[in-house]
Amino acid sequence: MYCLILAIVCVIIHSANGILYPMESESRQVKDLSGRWRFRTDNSSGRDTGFHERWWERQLAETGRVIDMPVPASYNDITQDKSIRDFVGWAWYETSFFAPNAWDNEVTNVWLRVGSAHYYAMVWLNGEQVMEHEGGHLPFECDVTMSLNFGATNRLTIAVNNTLTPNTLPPGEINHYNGKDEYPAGYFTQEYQFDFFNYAGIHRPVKLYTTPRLRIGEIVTNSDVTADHASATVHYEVTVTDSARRGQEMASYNITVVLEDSTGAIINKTSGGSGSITVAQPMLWWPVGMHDQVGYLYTMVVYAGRLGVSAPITTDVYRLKIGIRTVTVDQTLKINGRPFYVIGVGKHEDWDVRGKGFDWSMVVKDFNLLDWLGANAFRTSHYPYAEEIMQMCDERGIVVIDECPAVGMRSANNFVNKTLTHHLNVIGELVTRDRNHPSVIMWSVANEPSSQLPPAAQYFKTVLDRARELDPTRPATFVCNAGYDSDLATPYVDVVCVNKYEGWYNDPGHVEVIQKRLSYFLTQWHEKRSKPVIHMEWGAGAIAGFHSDPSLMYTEEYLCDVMREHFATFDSLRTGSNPVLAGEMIWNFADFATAQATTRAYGNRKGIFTRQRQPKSPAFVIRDRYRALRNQSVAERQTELELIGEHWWREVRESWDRSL
Ligand code: GCB
Repeated sequence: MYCLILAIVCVIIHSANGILYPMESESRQVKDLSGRWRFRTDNSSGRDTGFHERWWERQLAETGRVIDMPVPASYNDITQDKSIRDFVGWAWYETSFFAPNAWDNEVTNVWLRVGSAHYYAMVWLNGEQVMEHEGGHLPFECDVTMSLNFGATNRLTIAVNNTLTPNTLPPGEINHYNGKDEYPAGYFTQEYQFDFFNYAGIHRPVKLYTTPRLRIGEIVTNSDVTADHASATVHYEVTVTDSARRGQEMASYNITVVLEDSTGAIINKTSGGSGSITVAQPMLWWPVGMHDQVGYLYTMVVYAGRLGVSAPITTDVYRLKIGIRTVTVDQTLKINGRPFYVIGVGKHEDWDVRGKGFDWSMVVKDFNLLDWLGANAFRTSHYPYAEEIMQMCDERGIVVIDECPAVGMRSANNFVNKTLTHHLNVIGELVTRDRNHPSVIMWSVANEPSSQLPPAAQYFKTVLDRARELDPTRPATFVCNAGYDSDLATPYVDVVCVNKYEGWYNDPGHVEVIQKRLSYFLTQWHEKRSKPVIHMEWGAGAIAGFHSDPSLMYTEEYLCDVMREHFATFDSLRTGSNPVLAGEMIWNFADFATAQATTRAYGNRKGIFTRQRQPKSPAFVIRDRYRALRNQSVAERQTELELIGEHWWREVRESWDRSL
């Protein structure tokens, strides 16, 4: 009965396709509603009292006891209350804010945008329902101009439900223990088949922002680069919407697009809703290790205004950072036509206290650690990460494999039309949110589904095709752990991405067989599919402070031994004219919280950093390798450039050597 509540209220789904990140400009203001909100869980047996009593119609404090809750943050680890930590069902948030009179005019619209709320969210403004959204990791927004009290206080109520069902992404199941006399009456548990804690709450900032009524709705860009890198063409498409004339014919408008370099100097400009801009001698976007200028970004400034109206306020202006680069896959993965070898990490949005809540301190710290390691990539395992993280990847030259929250699809009842419809919707939201990021080089539509089950073949063909249809400029994949002889869905991927834990889940304790087994496994995949292979997850549990020599499982030394064996194999497979391997990603960047289980000692301990971001000894082993590989690719580039008489590269090399 409990699960039904979710089904009953799922009436309106607002797709977030193509919504731009809220940026300030001369035509747009942003007001961040982050801070201390009021909060309560609905502890009624059906978790439905909030709906029966219509809690959104009055102050939340009038409905019962409320507590302080930070936004953004997961609510689970904020209090000392175990029932909140493990709560399943509807949790209610409320805040108040002031809407300035200056926003109340003929030409301004006000939008309410939730960066993400896990998992299902309903939003009321001043007692009126304005939004509903399914899916815990992507933004949603709506026009709230008509629901706001201008020059007065406004009450914003958001209810979030973390219940996972066989058709949510990720999927889960509620187990009821009715009729089992040894359990308390009405007892139920949330079960799921993925290995991270199902943190819940409002995880990313909630913002209000203004736009002119005629506004830039969506911008899509991509670029072509000539083989000699001497010239590039930036293609764009701009969509404009006119809320003042909803349902009527659009006003006439014009669009101007200006491309600026990183100093703000104008490179070129053009007009029209779609078109191309040519850039001579472009500064290409390069990832870490491939150039002296990593993460070079241009700014595309888009102006959209009504024809015949010159007041600046009616012209919408949006500045989008873009990178000029290409991604191609032939025998190997290439960025700007050059082979790119992934040296990365699998990550999680997971931190002490705030759970999956966005926090600048933690985000910047993680980027500094990626730099310390010398890594050039990560995967947004196992769900889309915050937009601010994607922006930092663009700037820092960190390559991203951008993943859908489809993790734990282990049974046939996950591969049904209901899930597929939602999966396609999520792919749409993810691709349209992230396709302008140069750092994103590949879409991953799922992690470790049971792709050996017959329905998985058509299912994944459909979602992979959808990703490529929405974005024909990037490869698409899913991360496979079915066997090379049983998987049915990798024929449809562009790059084979596999997870395998030699020396851990396979032959635990036996590092001596790693090289032989790993080499056999990766070579089989390569031969079978004739596509580049990325070893997307490998590793071993290492509890910080556990030591033994000779090494034993769960000690830091054991993970170091596992690493050395993997590195020897990777080196033999990543070189040559037809290399088997296009990349390696250790699992995991840091220890992270999981559901409680006998196989997890206070979370997953495969991190090379602790959850508090302190290095375990394996972090130094990875760092030696990643920095050496990074410097090797720098050295190769240096030789190449010196041959054509360019010597500036030497300085870059020296500065990187100094940072070792
Ligand atoms: C995997 C999963 C990942 C787990 C990891 C592990 O294959 O993709 O989510 O955390 O194994 O440590 O078991």
